[in-house]
Amino acid sequence: MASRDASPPMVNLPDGSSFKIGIVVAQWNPDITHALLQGAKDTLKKAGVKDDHLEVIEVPGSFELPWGARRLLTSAKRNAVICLGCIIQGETKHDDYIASAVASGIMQLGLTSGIPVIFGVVTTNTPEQAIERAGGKHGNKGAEAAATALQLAHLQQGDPSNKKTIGY
Ligand code: DLZ
Repeated sequence: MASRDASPPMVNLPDGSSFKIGIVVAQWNPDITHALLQGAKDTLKKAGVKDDHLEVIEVPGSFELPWGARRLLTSAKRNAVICLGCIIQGETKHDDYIASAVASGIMQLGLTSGIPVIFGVVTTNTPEQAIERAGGKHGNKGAEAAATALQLAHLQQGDPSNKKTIGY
């Protein structure tokens, strides 16, 4: 089957200068997750998010991302929380269990809190596929997660004005 470009379109990033954002990042596969973190930070900065409006915490693995996100949601008023992790397929089904638990934990947290909680978790069959999604030929999924957080935070505020345009 021919490959197709599934990356999101150019988006208008809202002005993030008033947004308070939390990021929780997993320490498993740290080369990947720290590249995702850098991509997310760069995008938030481009949108005007202030350094002192951003809190970053680390958790051991992706399975702990929902716990970390909940901590960020309960410790301060925030406009969005971004979860960054990397789950790479192993010899067993462990990765499947982790990935589905994390996805449903993050979804549940967003729905129950009403605050956007973003799934910025790369799930791949190989380390190479993860590298391609952490600043390689498939972009940086941390940057995309940050753009999603900004869009949802903006929707939450209901203010359609003052947009800056960038791509990722
Ligand atoms: C145990 C485990 C495994 C096998 N693989 C990954 C992975 O690919 N990515 C990741 O973020 N975390 C992994 N972990 C760790 C779990 O997420 C979790 O930290 C432990 O099971 C402890 O709860």
